[in-house]
Amino acid sequence: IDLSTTIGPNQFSNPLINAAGVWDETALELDELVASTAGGVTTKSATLEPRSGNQRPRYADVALGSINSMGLPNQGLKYYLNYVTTHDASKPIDLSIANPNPMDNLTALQMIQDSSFQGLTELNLSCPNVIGKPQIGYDLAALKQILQQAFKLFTKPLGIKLPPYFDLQQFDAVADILNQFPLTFINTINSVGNGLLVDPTSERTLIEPKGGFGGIGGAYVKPVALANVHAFRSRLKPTIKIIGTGGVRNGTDVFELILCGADAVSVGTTLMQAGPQLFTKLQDELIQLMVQKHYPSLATFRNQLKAAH
Ligand code: RRO
Repeated sequence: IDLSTTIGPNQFSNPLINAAGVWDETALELDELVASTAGGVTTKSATLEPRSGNQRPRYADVALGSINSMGLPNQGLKYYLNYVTTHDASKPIDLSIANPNPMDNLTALQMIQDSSFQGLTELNLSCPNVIGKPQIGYDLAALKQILQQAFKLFTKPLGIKLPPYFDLQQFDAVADILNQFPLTFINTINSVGNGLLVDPTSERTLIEPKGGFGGIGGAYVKPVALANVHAFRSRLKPTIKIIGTGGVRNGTDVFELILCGADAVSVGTTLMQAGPQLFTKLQDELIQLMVQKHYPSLATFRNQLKAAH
């Protein structure tokens, strides 16, 4: 069974990656991902300067998923650039950046452009948790403007992390914009922004920041992830690859995202809960399903979703 997949110039031995923000803030955690059976590793979305993030509690797990309002805690771009340019490249690295001030994203891209980094860069346009800042992915004029500016200075493989969309006209409008640019990939979806989880016993929100509002991940969001992957796969030019993210708990979930058109699959909430040994379990389950179905490679079922009848 061949689980390999390709995103731009990067060859992955298998399609599984950590979702940005999970198990990836420190070199210690990143080393554990590199040592795991993940096909690739993403770094925590970096800002120009280190940030400590929002007040705790800022993450909570429930049976069907998670809520977070981390607020972009990270060690700063220099830390991650140093990590990705000095550690041995046994698997592809996806360097994520997210700057609440859009101009800082251009500075960050210029730093990556000028470095020796040869992996993928993921520009996060969908963080829902920076107090007072909107998600750029929901402002189509701002989305187009940042891509225009980014591609004036950046020539390395670039992808963007998108928020979930919920309207077919929105998919059309966003895809129209993305198709105008030499994007290497999109990653869809980020958490479903500004959900609310409550504890009926204490009558309190589960997290402290923003009055309890936070990004929802896990099983709650799987249908949204499948829809966004499939909607974009049918609208984007074939040179733009798709990392599918959202609601993966087992190998069947990985299979479904690839069936809907994903080239690779990233895992957030379940990785947070189970740790990096999760990747071996997901691969074993995916292989078992592919053997049952007589699919020798991901390409034999990717984007082959059929309609009900
Ligand atoms: O750090 C966060 O609060 C965060 C980010 Br940057 C993001 O993109 N998505 C998310 O759910 N949390």
